Amino acid sequence: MGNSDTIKRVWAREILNYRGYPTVEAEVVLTDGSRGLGAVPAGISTGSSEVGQLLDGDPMRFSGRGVLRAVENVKKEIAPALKGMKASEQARIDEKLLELDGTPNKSRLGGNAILAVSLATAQAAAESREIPLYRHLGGEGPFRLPVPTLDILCGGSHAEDSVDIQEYLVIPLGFATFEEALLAGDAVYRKLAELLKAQGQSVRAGSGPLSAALGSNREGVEVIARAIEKAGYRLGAECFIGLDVAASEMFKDGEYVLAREGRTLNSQEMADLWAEWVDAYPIVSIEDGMAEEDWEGWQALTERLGNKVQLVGDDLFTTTPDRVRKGIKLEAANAVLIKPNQIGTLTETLETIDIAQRAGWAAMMSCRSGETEDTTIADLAVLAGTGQIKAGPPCLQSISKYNRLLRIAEEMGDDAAYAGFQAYRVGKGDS
Ligand code: 2PG
Ligand code: MG
Repeated sequence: MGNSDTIKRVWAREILNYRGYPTVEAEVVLTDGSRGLGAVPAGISTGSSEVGQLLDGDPMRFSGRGVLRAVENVKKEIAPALKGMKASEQARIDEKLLELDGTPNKSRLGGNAILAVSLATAQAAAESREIPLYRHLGGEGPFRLPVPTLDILCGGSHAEDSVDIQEYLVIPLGFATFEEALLAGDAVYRKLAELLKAQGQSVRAGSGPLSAALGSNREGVEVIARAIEKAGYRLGAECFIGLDVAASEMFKDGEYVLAREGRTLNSQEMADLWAEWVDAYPIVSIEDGMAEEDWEGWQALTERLGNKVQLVGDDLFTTTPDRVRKGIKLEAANAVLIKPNQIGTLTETLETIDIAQRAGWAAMMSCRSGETEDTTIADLAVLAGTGQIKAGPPCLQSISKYNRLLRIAEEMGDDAAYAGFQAYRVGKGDS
């Protein structure tokens, strides 16, 4: 490779995410002219152990959410330090970024400044080698196309006047290809909009997860089950159901407040509720079924359901290696949600996936609720063989990820194996 992949210039700018909030985009240019962009998404229901995103706090710009300070950190501190380094040496670049920041949670330079550069470096290095990103970071594979896990109905902090559960997902496992699975997910989403509309809800497919003023949390599962069948798919054979409860958002004084239903449950009763639902519906994945600080609740839930369904920790683990190690040791959860901006560098993101996979856990790549056009997570899902990617329905902010996966599928041709049932190592997904 010689010196062609030497970093010549690192730059950054403030751009907007799909929620209209500012975020950092970094640009890395190499001596051979290759160039990579990296942009950072943002969440609404963030876990408390996520790395710090450096926001300006100036109320006159974007209600304090501007990121000009993080942008300056890239230009003034990160750029001179990275100049002359090799873009293909991702681990060294990421190490350098951590060293420069010098805090345990990346709060000085900002997790947003650091991740943008980490992503842009990888993209530039892949371009320099004239290979796709998943090959640059993933070598010869084997690669597989992930199951698109589509968040089609939302509540909790992602919606107004809706149910308590944050996300109801359709999981199209029983298909031969990624394209067929995506098509099925889209058909179920559109059928769901029709069914909700027929109930008098004012929803319209095409602008993201639907939000409806349902009377109870259970109604969400029931209407999705109906949508799967009405769309012509076999419920529990082709299409399955998943949840992101986002239980940290409901946790008040050691109990879970289901505001929509006017009741409060302790950890044991929460575990009972999910066990009842798993018996009644083809649910294969439950994310954040307990709160991030309720490790005992997580252990009880895992003991109860861990051999039947995937129990995914999002707020619980925040893509952080040490937290996942703790979860493995305590047998709290059996899968981890992966969001690079929760941890701040590509190297640490890949390390978290590796720790999970070595323990026999599943890893689900995930969008955030405020995405950008950046498609790195699509490549990461393919190269790390996570077999699962969580995004919205195929419109607006999820479209760049799905399109990237469709391009990868085409490029792989006959080698494009679809993860399908193999991605789910537990319970009904074992077949
Ligand atoms: C989640 C995500 C993504 P947010 O909880 O899994 O849907 O939401 O990005 O708001 O944390
Ligand atoms: Mg979540």
